[in-house]
Amino acid sequence: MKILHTSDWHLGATLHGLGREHDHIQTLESIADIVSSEKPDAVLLTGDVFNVPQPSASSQRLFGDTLDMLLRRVPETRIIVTAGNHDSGARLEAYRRFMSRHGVTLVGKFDRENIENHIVEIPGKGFVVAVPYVYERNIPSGWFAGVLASVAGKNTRDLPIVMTAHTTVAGVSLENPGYATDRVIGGIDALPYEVFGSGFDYLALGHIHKPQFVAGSGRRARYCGTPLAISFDEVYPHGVDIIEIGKRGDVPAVRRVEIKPSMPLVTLPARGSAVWEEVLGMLERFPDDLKAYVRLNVEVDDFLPSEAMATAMRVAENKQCVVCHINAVRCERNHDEYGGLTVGEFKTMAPMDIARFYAESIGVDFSDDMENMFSAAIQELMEEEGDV
Ligand SMILES: [Mn+2]
Repeated sequence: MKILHTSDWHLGATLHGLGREHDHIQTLESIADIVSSEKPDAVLLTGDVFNVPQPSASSQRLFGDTLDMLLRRVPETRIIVTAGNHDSGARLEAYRRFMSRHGVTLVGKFDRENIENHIVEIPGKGFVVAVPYVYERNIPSGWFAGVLASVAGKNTRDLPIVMTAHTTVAGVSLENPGYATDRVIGGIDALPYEVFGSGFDYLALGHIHKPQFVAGSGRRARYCGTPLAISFDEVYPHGVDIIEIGKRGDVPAVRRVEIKPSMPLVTLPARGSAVWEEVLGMLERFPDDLKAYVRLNVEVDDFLPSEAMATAMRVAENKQCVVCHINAVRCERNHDEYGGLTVGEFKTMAPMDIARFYAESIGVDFSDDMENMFSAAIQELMEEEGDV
């Protein structure tokens, strides 16, 4: 069985207010080219199709047009799309019945009554178990064991079985905590790999934007990452994965296909920050003909000069790059408000760590009970905000 795995498109995402539809269109055309030449048995899109639960008409049209483009180029390829935490599962499933007539399976939510709705058979090739956004508390009891037992029963020819999920699996690298617009950072609800059971050959994961295998999975579980950088912190090559599994039990062969961005996201300086004059100098020396989105990391004592953006735009006037954000990095720590943490450090901390830090700073023992209550409160907030 041959699979093309892509994830976390975040259609409709903007970059500090700048629309990126053009970047998305180019990226999706690249994916369509890869699908055309690779001719996979199935294309898996493992969540965060859209950037928000109520995507704009143009984002929805781009999704529809992309499905249409893929189906025209490779009509025999099955397309399986699951919802991520940024998607509305119910909305994604709105056209489920209709789309299923065209070889597209849309899975937005756990179907507790009918687990068969999660199983896609690719005749003569294998099976896909399509699982949307999952976190510890929304897994129906015994669900994975049930669905994998059902697949095993159908799999009389011992064909490969691929499962999907949109979640954080314990042990992944979160070295870029600013990934996407995700409000769930840190280790909250990281699922142990064992939760998924053992009845599959490969677990195609979405949610983490940096491509990587899950440590301890024996190269059987992997994030393919975003096909384009969604934020300036996503400084690594982007692309899709091609997964080939000879027969059930084989270790899957995973091949990376990189997608070069037409407008890369560039931070000046590339690491750390520099004072305003230095950063302006870097911008001046930035190649005139290089198309890029540019973020400036400026070290300040208190605040940026009020005309900073106007100055930067004037410097970049005759260049192909677009300055879209100036990040003020405060070098002096504000001891009163943040207890010795920089704003940058504060932003990258997990909510649980911030709570623990705060409790300790006011002399309160952060007990297991408090930790559980805090975790539940965060979950409720997320549900209210439509994140799940
Ligand atoms: Mn995402």
